[in-house]
Amino acid sequence: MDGRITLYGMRASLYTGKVRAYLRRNFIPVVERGSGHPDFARTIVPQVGRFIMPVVVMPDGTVVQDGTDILDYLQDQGLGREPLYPENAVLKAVSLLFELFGNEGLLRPAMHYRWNFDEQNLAFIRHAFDDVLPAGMSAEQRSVMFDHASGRMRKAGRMFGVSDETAQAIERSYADFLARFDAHLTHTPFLLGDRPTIGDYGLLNPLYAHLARDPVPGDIMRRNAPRVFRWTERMNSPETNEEHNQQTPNGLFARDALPDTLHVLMSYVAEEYLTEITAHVAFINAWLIDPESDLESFPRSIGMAAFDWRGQRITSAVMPYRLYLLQRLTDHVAQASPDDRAAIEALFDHTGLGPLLGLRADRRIERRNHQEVWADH
Ligand SMILES: N[C@@H](CCC(=O)N[C@@H](CS)C(=O)NCC(=O)O)C(=O)O
Repeated sequence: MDGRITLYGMRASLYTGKVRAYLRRNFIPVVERGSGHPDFARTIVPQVGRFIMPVVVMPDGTVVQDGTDILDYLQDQGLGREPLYPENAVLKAVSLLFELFGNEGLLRPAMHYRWNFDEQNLAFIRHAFDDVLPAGMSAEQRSVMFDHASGRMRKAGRMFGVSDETAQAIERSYADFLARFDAHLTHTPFLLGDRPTIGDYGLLNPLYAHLARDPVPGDIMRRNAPRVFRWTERMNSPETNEEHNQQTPNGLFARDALPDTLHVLMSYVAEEYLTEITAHVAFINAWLIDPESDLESFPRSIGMAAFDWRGQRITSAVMPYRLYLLQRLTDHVAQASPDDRAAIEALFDHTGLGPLLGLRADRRIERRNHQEVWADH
């Protein structure tokens, strides 16, 4: 592959967006292939053990799956020109918070706005799904394959809590998020200053392929949150933009000079996501001691947990992967110096997120051989 990295993904894929953006911003040459490419089924899926994207293949043949692991791997190879993690421990905690929330906490609006507006969205989505279809299929075969693939995604949406009963609340809650993030971006081109960190990449997952590109949500974002839309462009641009009407801090924010708008955005995570992730960790702890549970197989989801969300009781799929991202935050806080830890806890308490830092599953999750596995005791 002529010394370049290959990225297997899809234009419409949520989790491919983060990797593509990182490659672009860091000037890393890449060939992107749709996962309908014959090599994906032939050589990648058997190595990774399941059909999942994004996957990168390095020029030396190394295969890495998972958005977060890929970004870490590329940085560890010395390929990142922009450090992924803030040096300051408080900012790093905020960045890891938004990695978790961005990756996992905006799936309801992403799926609702993609799959519940067929009249406006479907032609666009159908075109993008070509990436996962094998070449040379007839129009009829393509249509059958699309119905199958989109049926699975509609089901995934329901597993994240998208339903007729939740549709209105999803729209209200997403409008609230957009307003808060847009307001924050009046102070800064990226979440924490003049360059993106891991928190930006987490947020880009739902906010790009689904919420910026699909017709209905893309229109909403451009109309109601132009700064957020512009941020999705910046996240995908290798060039440095000197936007002269944009307030641009030099470097990342100082830890004692975080703008109020960032506190307001963090409070959103507390209001929106705390009950859900708390219910998931409780579910995992009950599941771990249930003799019926199979700890040796690794499905994406191990069951459905119920929690209160915007005045309703809803359920969503419990995915051990979320614990992996939560651990990255709680491990960071545990390893911080006493002074840094106190500052992180004060900030999280102030924004309603204190309880998040105390969430622990009774067994850790690790990633081995491209999947999440329960760690040995
Ligand atoms: N934790 C993984 C999640 C990847 C993931 O869920 N990818 C979706 C596409 S955006 C997928 O491959 N789905 C395949 C399927 O379910 O058929 C990551 O961040 O890379």
